[in-house]
Amino acid sequence: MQYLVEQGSTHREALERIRARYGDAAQVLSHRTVRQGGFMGLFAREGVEITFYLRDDSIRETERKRVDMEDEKRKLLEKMNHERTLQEVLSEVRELKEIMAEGGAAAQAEGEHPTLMALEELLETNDFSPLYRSELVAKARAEFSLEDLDDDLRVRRAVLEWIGDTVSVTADPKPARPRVIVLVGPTGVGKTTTIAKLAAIHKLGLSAQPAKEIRLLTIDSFRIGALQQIEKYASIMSMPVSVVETVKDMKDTLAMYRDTDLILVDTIGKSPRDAVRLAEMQELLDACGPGAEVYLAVSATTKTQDMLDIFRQFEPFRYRGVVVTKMDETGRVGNVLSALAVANKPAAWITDGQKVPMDIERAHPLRFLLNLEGFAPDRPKLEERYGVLPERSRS
Ligand SMILES: Nc1nc2c(ncn2[C@@H]2O[C@H](COP(=O)(O)OP(=O)(O)O)[C@@H](O)[C@H]2O)c(=O)[nH]1
Ligand SMILES: [Mg+2]
Repeated sequence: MQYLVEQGSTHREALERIRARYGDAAQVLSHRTVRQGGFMGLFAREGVEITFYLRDDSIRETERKRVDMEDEKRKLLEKMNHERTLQEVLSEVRELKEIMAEGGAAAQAEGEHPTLMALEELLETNDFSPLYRSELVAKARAEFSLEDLDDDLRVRRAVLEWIGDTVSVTADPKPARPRVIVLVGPTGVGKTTTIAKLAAIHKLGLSAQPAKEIRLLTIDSFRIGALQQIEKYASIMSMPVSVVETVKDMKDTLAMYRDTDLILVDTIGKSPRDAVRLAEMQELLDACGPGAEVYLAVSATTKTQDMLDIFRQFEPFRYRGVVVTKMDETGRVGNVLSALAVANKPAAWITDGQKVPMDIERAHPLRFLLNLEGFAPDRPKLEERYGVLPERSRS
């Protein structure tokens, strides 16, 4: 069942709006007083919000989408009433546009230049989201002359650079001792494996900031087998691992190991929808202090919309970048690039296999671009623009 909300300056006004739109299908559940209207928190006034549901579950899809949109818009406005950065607001506007573009992107067929049609198709093959596709095709339509468009290869290569320009990667973090790295993210995306890889590359001196003394912390003692998994890695690398269950544990452990170079924190990967667990975890991670670097791990095989949901669900952790895992499981990374661009998130690391520590590298625009299909990349030119891929040891 779907719950909906409607606002009005009075109870009657809100109710009339609901009736006008849904008639008798709407079943009112509750109401509450809210602050509404105003711009950026100014000039707000009191109003009423009614929560209701529709008895008839067969509302047409288009209607549902429209309602979702209204709901998203309302949430966006509500959020704007709090203190927000322009960047955050802009990325939410893009996410909103992404929802609107869903399903409507292929409409532009009539009279379109064949190169642009082929471009749209190529982007779709690579799993780019509808919004990303339509914006990119619109840019190509605006920037290329008819003559340019006749050179299909040139167009594809230029577009590949535009795509590369939307990829951002995390900047080097401020040096800290101990450096605390925390991984959060949904279950099964590869957090524990990534922690082990990070531990190993730091220990082996293969990272930009090598670390001699490393400790592993885990707050994933809930899942059967989770502890054994990290303990196994820890013993192979002869690194100590501690289990942290309470805020006090976390504070005590960090205080005890303040002379360590690097502390890697593995976390429980409860479903992002499990709000209580996430709130508990947030308390624990807050105890790591403001200097802790939190990264969100997501699998490259996740659909753009789902990825955007995950980005939003984990927003309270204030992660500074995204670890894209399981790149080896997909040849199409448009979904990842769309989500990162729409939500304006930098990528931090990419993992592409189960081997510890080989299958990890710092995120780099080239790695994504070279993974795309059908763009015929001009590698030297791309390297000129984005730098060469750093070497990495592979077995
Ligand atoms: N193909 C592939 N599998 C991975 C990668 N990273 C992790 N895995 C596998 O994904 C599964 C879940 O990994 P795990 O680290 O336990 O995930 P967690 O629940 O997020 O801690 C394991 O079977 C890992 O070997 C990757 O980059 N590529
Ligand atoms: Mg795990």
